[in-house]
Amino acid sequence: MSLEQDLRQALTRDEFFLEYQPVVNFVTMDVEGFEALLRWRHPTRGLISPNQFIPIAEDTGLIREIGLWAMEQACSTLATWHREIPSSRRMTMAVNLSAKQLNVLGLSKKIRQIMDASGITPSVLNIEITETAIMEAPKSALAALKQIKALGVGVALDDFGTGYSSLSYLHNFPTDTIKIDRSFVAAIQNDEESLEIVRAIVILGNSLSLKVIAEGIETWKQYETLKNMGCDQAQGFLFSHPLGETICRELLEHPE
Ligand code: G
Ligand code: G
Ligand code: MN
Ligand code: NA
Repeated sequence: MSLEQDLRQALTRDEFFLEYQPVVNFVTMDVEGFEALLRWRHPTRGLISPNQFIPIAEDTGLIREIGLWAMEQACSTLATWHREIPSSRRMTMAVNLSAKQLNVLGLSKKIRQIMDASGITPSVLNIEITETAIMEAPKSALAALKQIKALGVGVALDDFGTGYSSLSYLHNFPTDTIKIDRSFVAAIQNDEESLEIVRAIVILGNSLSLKVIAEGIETWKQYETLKNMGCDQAQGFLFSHPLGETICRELLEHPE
């Protein structure tokens, strides 16, 4: 069987699950939210990375259904935490959207239904979209993002700095957050130019009143450097790997 055929059956066979990576406040290091990351447990091949199966899901159009499943799952999990763990009530959930989802008519209506069904308020949901995704279809992406924004949902530019025309997207697209790509974060220690690019991105984000998240933070050195630049939130293995739902719960119930 090809991976593509297997992917077609993965939803009905309940082979997907989500992991949640904590997003922390740069100053206090308190957990302020999570990013939902899709995982596929293949019956014979074991865990398959989204880097492998998302492109197939996009090419086949399966991403639409899979993406909605992920959003439903992420929203209902967050709603459960909000209900049952009082200290989690202001925490947010970020869900990745691919370009192929953005050009589906009625996407914002669907997102609205998912939020209503789970019972979360729009302000705790963020969607993440890459510049590359916007580039594929700028017009339909802009229309879709405006509708999503109008729901009260946050919009983050993911992998910021790696695509083209980042600056014009910031200007023209309804974004409230930029996520500095982890390749920049990895480079700042050894490469003066990357350091200055990141500094410029943070200054730009701050002056446009955008929230700035640095992703892929693995060392205290990176953390200190980015904190001093004025980044708002941090994500990376230094704080936590993506975690299963049960472990997240324990973390929220017993923050040490
Ligand atoms: O979790 P990991 O680092 O393996 O993710 C690899 C890539 O897969 C990341 O770029 C991430 O944005 C993407 N990804 C993870 N979950 C989803 C999802 O639910 N939808 C989409 N479109 N991309 C995802
Ligand atoms: O492109 P996106 O930002 O959605 O990618 C998220 C992916 O990044 C997840 O697959 C997650 O496992 C991975 N990731 C998160 N933190 C780190 C980190 O500190 N280092 C590395 N190498 N990968 C990370
Ligand atoms: Mn992301
Ligand atoms: Na990213």
